[in-house]
Amino acid sequence: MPDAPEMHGPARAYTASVVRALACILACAAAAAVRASGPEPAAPPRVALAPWAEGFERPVGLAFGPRHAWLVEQGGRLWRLAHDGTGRALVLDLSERVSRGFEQGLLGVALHPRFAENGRMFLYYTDREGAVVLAEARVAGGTVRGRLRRWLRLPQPAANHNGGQLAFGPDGRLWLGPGDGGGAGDPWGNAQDPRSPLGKLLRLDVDRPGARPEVWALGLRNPWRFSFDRATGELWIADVGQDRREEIDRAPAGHPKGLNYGWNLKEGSLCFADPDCARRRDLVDPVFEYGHDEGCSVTGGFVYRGRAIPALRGVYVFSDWCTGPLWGLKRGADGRWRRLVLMRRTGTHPSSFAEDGAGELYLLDHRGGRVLRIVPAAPSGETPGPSQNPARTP
Ligand SMILES: [Ca+2]
Repeated sequence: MPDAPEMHGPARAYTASVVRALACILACAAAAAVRASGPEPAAPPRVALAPWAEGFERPVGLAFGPRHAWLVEQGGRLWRLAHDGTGRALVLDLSERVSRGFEQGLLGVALHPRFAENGRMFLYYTDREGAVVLAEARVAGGTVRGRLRRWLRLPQPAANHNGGQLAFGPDGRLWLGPGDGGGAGDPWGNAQDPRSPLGKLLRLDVDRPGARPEVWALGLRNPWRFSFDRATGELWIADVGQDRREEIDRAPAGHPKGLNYGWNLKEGSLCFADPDCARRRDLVDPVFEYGHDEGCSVTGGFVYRGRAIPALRGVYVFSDWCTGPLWGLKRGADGRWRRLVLMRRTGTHPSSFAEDGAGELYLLDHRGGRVLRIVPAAPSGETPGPSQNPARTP
């Protein structure tokens, strides 16, 4: 989601202590990742959006379990739905517990990899003091039982840049990215401060009672959404930019921790707080970035691994909250990442994407309160109708 409008401002005081102790040799390898540029390839996969569920208020997260899907609204409600989007039931309401700023609220949901056996659900929200909270709920019989268990509470100095994504990695850990603490320009220097959990990608072993989070990467501004490629384990991060660049970052599967994605020394590939940033060879540039002529707040999605759209397999699907396109990134034979325009306009404000058990993808329309499923476009000359909506097929 974009910055709250009032948070844009000239405050760019930079007080970060510069990190020099990182293992540069690891980061430099990733820094060699090729940044996308050049023309878009011809004939991107033809896709459409089909209704899946509607009537929600600011939906921001959707997780698919073996029997149900679980949707969170930013205002604090958790809904259970059938896999076809029908049969919703309210199972939890945290609206009195969450803060209500533009970037605050109940922001993410993830299911434990063994959710079918243990019913462990994780929720990410900002509390009434604005701190980021990671809490665990126990699900049994299709509803939440007992009290939430709090794993983490990370105070935030400002109301914006709270992150919100939760995802289990191929390592079985729960990953989260709590944002740089807000303001504009990271005035507290959190993202480059190794002592702060803010502006980092953290991971936590929730199978070990009392475990504390580990810093996996630093130099992130507001990684509102990130995901792991279910086929390869690669990590994809969509980091919301300041004033000039929205970026997509990537890490190979199993890469050692310590990557520095650059903020606030850089914004995308451009120098920001460090005018001499080019000498910092340890900073990992995005694999793709775009300017504010095309959007204002990147919304990361998933690498498509479903069956319904064969031409889309292996494409990283993402969007922009402000302009609502449907974009993909695909690596060409030359190793460069290129953008595919899957749909120029969707008429939505995408807050998030979701991936079901079969690898099919869904788009959450923040303002429209809808969830749409990404489906193959109808053949030329045909008009998509309900009978062509796979989500409605038994
Ligand atoms: Ca960056």
